[in-house]
Amino acid sequence: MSEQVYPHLNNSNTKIALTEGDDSFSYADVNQRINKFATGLLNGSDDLNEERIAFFIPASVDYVTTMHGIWRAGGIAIPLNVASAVAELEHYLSCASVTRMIANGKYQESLTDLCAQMNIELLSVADVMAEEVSQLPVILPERRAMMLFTSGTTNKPKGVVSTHKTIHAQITTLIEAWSWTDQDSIPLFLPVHHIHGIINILSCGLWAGATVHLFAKFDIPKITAEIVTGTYNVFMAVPTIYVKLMQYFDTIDESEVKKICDGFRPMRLNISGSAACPVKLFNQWKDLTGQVLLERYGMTEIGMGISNPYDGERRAGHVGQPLPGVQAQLFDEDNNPVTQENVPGEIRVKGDNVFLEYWANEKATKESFHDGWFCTGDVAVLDDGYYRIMGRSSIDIIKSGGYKLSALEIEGTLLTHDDIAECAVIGVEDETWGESVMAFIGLKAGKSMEYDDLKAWCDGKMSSYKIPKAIQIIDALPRNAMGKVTKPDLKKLL
Ligand code: MLC
Ligand code: AMP
Repeated sequence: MSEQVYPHLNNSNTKIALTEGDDSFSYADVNQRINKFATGLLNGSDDLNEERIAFFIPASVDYVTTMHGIWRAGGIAIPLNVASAVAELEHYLSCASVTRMIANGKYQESLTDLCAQMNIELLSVADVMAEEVSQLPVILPERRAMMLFTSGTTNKPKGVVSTHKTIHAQITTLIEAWSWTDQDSIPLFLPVHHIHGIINILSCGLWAGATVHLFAKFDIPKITAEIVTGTYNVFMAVPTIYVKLMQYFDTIDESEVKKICDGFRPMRLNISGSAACPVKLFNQWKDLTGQVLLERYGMTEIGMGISNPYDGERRAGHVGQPLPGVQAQLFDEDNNPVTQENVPGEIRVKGDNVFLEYWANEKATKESFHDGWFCTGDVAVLDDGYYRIMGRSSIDIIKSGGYKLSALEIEGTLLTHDDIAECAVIGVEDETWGESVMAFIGLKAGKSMEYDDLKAWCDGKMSSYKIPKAIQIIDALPRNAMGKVTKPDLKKLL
C-alpha cells in the first residue's frame, strides 16, 4: 500500500460523482468543496490531530463534503443518526468528547440547546467553508478516521473507531469482489451513519468513479421511478427494503409493477445484507425481477467479511466465502477452530478490514479479540463450502430492518417509566423487519398500561425504530436460580 491512502475519492474530474434531487456534482466540484471545507475546519492550524467532529446531516453533497473534509484536515469523522433522540445524542457526544458539530437548517436548530449545554461549537457547512484552499496535512494510513456508534451487549452504544487503512481495506476488497467500475450508478437511500450506506455504497461508489444518487430517505415512488427509466445498474439494500418494495407492489397497478421489475432486470447486481435474507424472499425477488440476490455478511467492526460470489453460484440462505484480504474462521466455545463442515462455531475475523478500537473503552476492545481474531458473536456453519449464519451468541442483540439494537439499552429506558417494575426485551420473528422488538413488562402494584401510551412515552427518549412494536404485561419475569431473567422462556410464552 502507498504511504498515503487518502483521499478515498476518485479523480475522474468531469464525471458526475453525486446527484441530489435535480442537482449533480462532478468529481472536480466535490473535490474542490472538500478542500475548501477542510481548509475552513483547519482555520489556520496545520492539522486537526484527530479532533472529534460530529455531523448531523442526511445523505447529501454536504454530508460528503463534511465527511471527507474532516478526513482531509486530519480529524475523526463522527456521522450521527439524524433520527436520534436527544438522550442518545448526549451519549454519543460525551463519549467521543466532540468539540465541533456540523448541521444545517432544521437539524442545526434541533441541536442548539444540546450543543450549548455541552459546550460544543455548532456550525453549518457554509459557516466552515473557506474561500480558498490552503495546504492540507499528509494523512498516514494508521491515523484514526471515523467513529460509528454501534449497539452491543452493553446498555450504551460503543464508538467503533476505524483508521484510514481500515477504510481503504474495506472499500478495496468490495471494489474487487463486486467488480465496481466508473460506469456504475447506484442509489443511496440507507442511513449514512452505518457502514452499509457509508462504505458499501457511498465510499465504494466514490472510489470507483461511479455516480451515487443521494436520497435523504427511502422514498419508494421516487426511487422506483428512476429504476423504471434505467438510472441505476447496481442496487444494495437490507432485506426489509426488498420486502417493502414487494408490499408497495401490492398497492399499485400490475402494469406499474411490471415496469419496475423490468427496470431491475438488466441491472448488473442486486445485493442484500445487514440481516439474514430469508430463502423465500430470495426466491420471490428472483421470480419478480430475474435478479439473483448476492447476499453478504458484515459488521460495523469489520466492514464486509463474507460474500457470495459475483461470478459463480449465489446460494440462498448462505453468505458465501471470506472476501479477498479477509481471514475468517469458526471457533468453538473452547476457542478451538471448527474444522468440520456443518458444526456451528463463532465467526472470528482477521485482516486490515478490522477496526482499531472501541473509543475510550480498552476493556471492551480487549474482550472482543482472542489471539488476534475479532470475535463477532455471530454463529455460523460451513455448509458445502459456503458459510450459513445460524444466529447470534447473545439474545440481547436484535436486528430490526437492518438496525442492530441492544435489548439492554431499550430495557434501561423503559425502566425509567414510573409504572414499570421490571421488563425484558427480546426480538421476535417478523416478516417485514426480520426481528421486531417486543417488551415483557411487570407493572408496579395497582398500575395498568396500554401499548399506545407506552409508545407515546417512548417518543423522544429513543430513536423511533427502537420503540417496542408490541408489549405483553406479565405478573413476573421468568428467572433462574441466580435471579437472571431467562429470555428463552419468554420466547416460549409467545
Ligand atoms: C423504521 N421503522 C422501524 C425501522 N425503520 N421499525 C423497526 N425497525 C426498523 N428498522 C419504523 C419507524 O419507527 C416508524 O414507526 C415507521 O417504521 C415508519 O418509519 P420510516 O422511517 O418511514 O420507515 P422506512 O423509511 O420504511 O424505514 C425502513 C428502512 C429503515 C428499512 C428503510 O429501517 C432502514 O433504512 N434500515 C436500514 C438500516 C441500516 O442501514 N442498517 C445497516 C447497519 S450496518 P412509527 O410507529 O413511528 O410509524 C450493518 C453491517 C452490514 O448492519 O452487514 O451491513
Ligand atoms: P452492525 O453491528 O449494525 O454492523 O450489524 C452487524 C450484524 O448484522 C452482524 O453481526 C450480523 O449479526 C448481522 N448481519 C449482517 N449481515 C448479515 C447476513 N447476511 N445474515 C445474517 N446476519 C447478518
